[in-house]
Amino acid sequence: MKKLAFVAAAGAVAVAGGVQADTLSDTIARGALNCGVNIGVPGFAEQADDGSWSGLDVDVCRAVAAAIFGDAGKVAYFPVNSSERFNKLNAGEYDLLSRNTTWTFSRDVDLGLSFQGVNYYDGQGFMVPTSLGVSSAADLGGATVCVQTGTTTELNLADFFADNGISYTPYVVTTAAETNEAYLAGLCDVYTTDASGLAANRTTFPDPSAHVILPEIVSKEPLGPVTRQGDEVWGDIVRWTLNSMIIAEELGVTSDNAAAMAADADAPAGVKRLLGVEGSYGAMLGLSDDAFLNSLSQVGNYAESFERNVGPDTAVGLDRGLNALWTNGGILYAPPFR
Ligand SMILES: N[C@@H](CCC(=O)N[C@@H](CS)C(=O)NCC(=O)O)C(=O)O
Repeated sequence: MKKLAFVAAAGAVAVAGGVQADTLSDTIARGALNCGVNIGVPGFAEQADDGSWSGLDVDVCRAVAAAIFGDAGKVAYFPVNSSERFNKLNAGEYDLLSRNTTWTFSRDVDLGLSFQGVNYYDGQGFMVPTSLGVSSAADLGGATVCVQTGTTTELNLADFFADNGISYTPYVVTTAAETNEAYLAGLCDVYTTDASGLAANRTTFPDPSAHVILPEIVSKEPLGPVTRQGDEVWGDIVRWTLNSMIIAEELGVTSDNAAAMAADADAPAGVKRLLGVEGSYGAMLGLSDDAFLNSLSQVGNYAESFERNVGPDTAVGLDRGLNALWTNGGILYAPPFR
């Protein structure tokens, strides 16, 4: 009884207060998706000399733009640091934040954000110069640790050392560039961030082989795209664009074969639904029915994005690990597209 009353009241507030924003209409009127991204983490968000952006996180922006406009290029990028990313999203500077951002309780609940899934399951690690001769995080007592402010990293670092009863001195900086500089200048002994971030930043060092990532992973860092609370339809668009990349991998739909599969009368029913040949799933989101045919043709499925940006054949060199499909021993799992 109590619960029913609460639901009714919440619904009334939403309608009477008109709090539901229409981000899709605003985006269509503007002609571009405003997307907050990292200033620069190799493989996740990088700007080339010609001004173009690429990366695993950038691909989420591109896929959403392709689903909306039929054109993955219709993205305006807003590079932001760790501390400013949520305020700027809530202030409406951009409508999607796709920037190695960990889904946590307080960000989800207290900051008024909505996490729309996970595009990279990560965990926090430590990197040290090989010359230090340290092989375990348990040996880091007394170390000075470079850490970036406004991150989960900073909080986990304090937890890890407190829980293990060892002392440390934080060396706090604002951007990855400053962290790299401080660490390479020897202002700290240890570099800590998401393990993917360690691997990514190490590629920019003069001699990457002189730095070792320690085996301990001390936290859960589910990284994913974020929207503001208050626009469920917009959240659905982002969530199902990411889901469609994962489902396309399950179904073997790629950027190369998506158009041919959409034209194939004998394609499996699940493929037909995903590509807009059967049902009106795009229209249910306020998009065209070929929304995901467009995003998959232009950006590719999750595996393509992973391999192209951060996979074993790239400089970042990450294995699929936890980010393998659930059918391949990982935990990447999207709800059914039906
Ligand atoms: N996933 C963590 C850490 C994210 C984060 O901001 N990491 C740093 C270290 S790799 C970063 O991306 N810095 C890039 C920059 O500020 O230029 C979080 O959401 O708080």
